[in-house]
Amino acid sequence: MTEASRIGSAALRGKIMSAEEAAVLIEAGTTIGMSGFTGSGYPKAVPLALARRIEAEQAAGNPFRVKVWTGASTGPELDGALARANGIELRLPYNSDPIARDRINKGEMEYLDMHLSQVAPVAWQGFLGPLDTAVIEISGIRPDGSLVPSSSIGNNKTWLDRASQVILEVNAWQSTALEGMHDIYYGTALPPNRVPIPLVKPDDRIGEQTFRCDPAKIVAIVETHAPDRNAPFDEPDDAARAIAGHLLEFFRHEVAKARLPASLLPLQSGVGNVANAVLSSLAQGPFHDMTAYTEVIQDGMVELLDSGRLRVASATAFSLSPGAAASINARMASFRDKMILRPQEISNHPELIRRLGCLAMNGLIEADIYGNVNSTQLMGSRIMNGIGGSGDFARNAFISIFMMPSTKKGGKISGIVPYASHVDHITQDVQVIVTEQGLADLRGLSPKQRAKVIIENCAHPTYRPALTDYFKRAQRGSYGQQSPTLLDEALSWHQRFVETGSML
Ligand code: 0RQ
Repeated sequence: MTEASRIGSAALRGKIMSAEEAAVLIEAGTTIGMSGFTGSGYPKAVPLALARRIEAEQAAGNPFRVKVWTGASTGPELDGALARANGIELRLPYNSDPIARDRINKGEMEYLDMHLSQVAPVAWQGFLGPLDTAVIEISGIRPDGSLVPSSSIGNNKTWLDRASQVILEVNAWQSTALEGMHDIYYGTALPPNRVPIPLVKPDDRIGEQTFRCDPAKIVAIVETHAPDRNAPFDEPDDAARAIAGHLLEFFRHEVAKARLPASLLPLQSGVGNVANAVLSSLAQGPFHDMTAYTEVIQDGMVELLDSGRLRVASATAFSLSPGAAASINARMASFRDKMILRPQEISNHPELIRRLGCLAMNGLIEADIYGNVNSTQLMGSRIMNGIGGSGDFARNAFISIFMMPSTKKGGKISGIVPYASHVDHITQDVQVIVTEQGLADLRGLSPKQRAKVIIENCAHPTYRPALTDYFKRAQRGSYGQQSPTLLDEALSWHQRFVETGSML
């Protein structure tokens, strides 16, 4: 594929049209499978045109909303524009757009927050209903009609296979050197026909470089030249640096005890500033020849590759700050044998995560003293983003690590609470919790033993005495003694925050 011939198939060139013309092909009330995963590889023109059409229809008194399925979060031109137009009836499986978040939290939009690995299989099972249209960004079309993916894979393979009609956006901003970086596995099936997935190392290639797509289903091709959009990362603050320090010390200790190999095990790292800071610090740490089997390649992962410490990164998408995206785009060819992008049902597959023994490192909103983790809902009811891939990795990892600052909102919220106001990751799926205060290694500990270590090692000194006091009283007044809990007090910290703006 060269710059001059992004669309290598003459037959398909006949389907080029404007975004407005393509958006007219989408009917009210239908379901659209869009590409896009954490601000990369999402369609940037058709959703905007669709949002304009929805606004015009609604202004004319015609109700117009659609159901939107994606890989994960997308960008303002997709979730932001459609949510602003109040055009989304139901959204799955992950959102981080502030306008959509607001609509969800006001009850104006239904949101299905799903494990990312499960979206494609569930779509195949059929109970979500038919998929009417796929709108997929690609970086080019080969002469044989096969589609060269863009900067994320997500669920695109499944959307292309399942949709009745396909609209493609060919984005000339994406590097032509992306070609060859993808690995699209076509061996998945529904039970009883499932077979083992033949991937045993993070750098194994088990599929094809391009998507297959029946040309008869392609109803429109829109040419674009628009950058992926991700927020820049903050410089790591003191808390992020301290968390990274504790984690590196823990890894060193595990290697010294021969419980981890010297090159560690395949890394999975979540999104956010803390995760990024941990990756940056690994670039300065003692470990060499590392690999990553993860969901997204963020700035810190690129820094690790550049440092030579990380040999290969397998993921489903890039999630780069604007500066890093421009830099990677300019030297994409040099990463061809160091990065692999796969469908998210493979990047996040429980079978593969368990086989490879990933070290899962994810952020969280709060953990309770027994190690139940809330990743998604503030004060038990207000969605932040979604579970994303954290559940896929946490349950199946070799070591499941969660990390956060011990307080939020200027100290008014404690990250360690008596009782989690919502639980995404049960205590059995949480083996290590790290805050800037320290690290709690919970492996092999009973609930009461966990509580002691979490309070002592992870809670902020401001909240530690109140947690210790609660735990002591719970051991006297609880209905049972497996995980002592004072039911009438367990959520009182959250209630206090809702009423006064502070847990203190
Ligand atoms: O909001 O910036 O407005 O103050 O939540 O929190 O501390 O900056 O941390 O960016 O790592 O995000 C869990 C949300 C953490 C993320 C979560 C507020 C806090 C701030 C962000 P402000 P931080 P991070 C694979 C892994 C689920 C998906 C996942 C996440 C904002 O890690 O979405 O793991 N995880 N995917 O102030 C009120 C609390 C709070 C709170 C944090 N207890 N109460 N506000 N905040 N805790 C990748 C993918 O799946 C794509």
